[in-house]
Amino acid sequence: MTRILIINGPNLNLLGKRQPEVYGHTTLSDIETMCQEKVANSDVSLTFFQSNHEGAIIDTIHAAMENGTDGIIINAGAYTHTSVAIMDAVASVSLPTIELHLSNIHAREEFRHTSYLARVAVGQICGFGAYGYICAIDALRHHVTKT
Ligand code: CA2
Repeated sequence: MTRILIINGPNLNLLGKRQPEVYGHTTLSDIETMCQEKVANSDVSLTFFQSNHEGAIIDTIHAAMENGTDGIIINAGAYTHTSVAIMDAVASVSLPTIELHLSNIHAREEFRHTSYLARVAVGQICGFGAYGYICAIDALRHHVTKT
């Protein structure tokens, strides 16, 4: 079994509920359902975590080191562009980590082009909306199992 932790950062709890013109109508709960359906009856298990708080995200990354997690998918929201602390947490746990974004951060404002996480991630998936979560699960499973 490949155990994947999917972390969503600040404001992503509002997905589908505010600014649908920017982020669409799909809620975070819809995304979780879609992902759980994708891995049902497979060799992948998923744990979802969302927080608006940097420290809570860091604590969850640290806990992943101890609880049998095989890899992390993280959409750190705006913390992607600001948080050396989350970058350090990912580096410290040595678990393969994929950086994920709904939008193409490189096509947006200049400040979103910087990602601290990119320095410590296996790779980055961005611009595919909710489908990016499915891509990230496939990519991380392949990275971990090489199958
Ligand atoms: O494209 C992404 O997934 C982002 O991580 C989303 C972040 C943004 O700061 C990053 O640059 C790119 C913002 C998430 C905010 O989500 C909202 C959802 C609904 C209403 C308002 C905000």
